[in-house]
Amino acid sequence: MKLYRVKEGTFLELTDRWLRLEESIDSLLTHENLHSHLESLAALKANVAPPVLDHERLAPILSQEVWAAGVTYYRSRDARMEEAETAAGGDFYDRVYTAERPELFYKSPGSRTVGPGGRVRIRRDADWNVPEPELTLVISSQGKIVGYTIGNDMSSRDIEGENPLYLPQAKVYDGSCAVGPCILVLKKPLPAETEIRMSIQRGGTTAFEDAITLAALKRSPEELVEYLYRETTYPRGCLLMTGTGIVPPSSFTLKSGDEIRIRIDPIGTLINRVQ
Ligand code: DO4
Ligand code: MG
Repeated sequence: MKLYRVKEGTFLELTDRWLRLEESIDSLLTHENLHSHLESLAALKANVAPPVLDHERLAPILSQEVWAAGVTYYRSRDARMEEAETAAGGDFYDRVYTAERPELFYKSPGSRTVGPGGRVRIRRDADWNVPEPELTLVISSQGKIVGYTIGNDMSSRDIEGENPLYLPQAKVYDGSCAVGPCILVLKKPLPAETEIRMSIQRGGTTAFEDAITLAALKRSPEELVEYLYRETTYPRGCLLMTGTGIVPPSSFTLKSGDEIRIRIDPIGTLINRVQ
């Protein structure tokens, strides 16, 4: 089942019908077993007409924070080592890839997060920029993974490469975080064969395209969540991007007008244009 946030409220898509929920995402993420909570609501509620998804979809987040994990795929380790080479920062990325403690960083408050169809941005003081397509965990206030969405961790590689201490500026700015289109709520975890696919459309042609599966994710989602919740509480739950396994070649940088499509079946496709 899939949860959508639209202007009129929260909607639940089941295989053959739609329901409108009275509860907000803030309230839903206080349920440790969201799947069974939604099943019991579904047994009681009458069907409604589907919402107008194309124009009215909002990011499936309210007062949650978005956090992100880094260097969780070999491709990310390699790309960071290359970009940080002149600043002698490359070694940090190799060490974090193999360390017991993962890299976790704060990405965005719900209020600054862009939804499906919204505009993502390139920083004005950066000239090497990429999207990062990431499976994003939706976590309850009790620290249980209750759903999945798609995230785009927009990043400025020149700022990050200049000095690893500049990471927050490379990662956190207006329009740097997009999530959506919905929250997929499953009984079982997503399988390792799940594919993350990204394409970047520029002037009617594909400027970049690649795919990877969750089998290449070095750390388990549960391990990342355990570290995130170890010393911090999230009373309305939290979203956690699990890192990128796709990095375009070093010659590539995003341009204004590019359309970024990130597809993870069965969640759907997150589409955003660069402002
Ligand atoms: O360590 C820098 C950021 C890494 C990241 O965002 C990723 O691997 O996805
Ligand atoms: Mg990332």
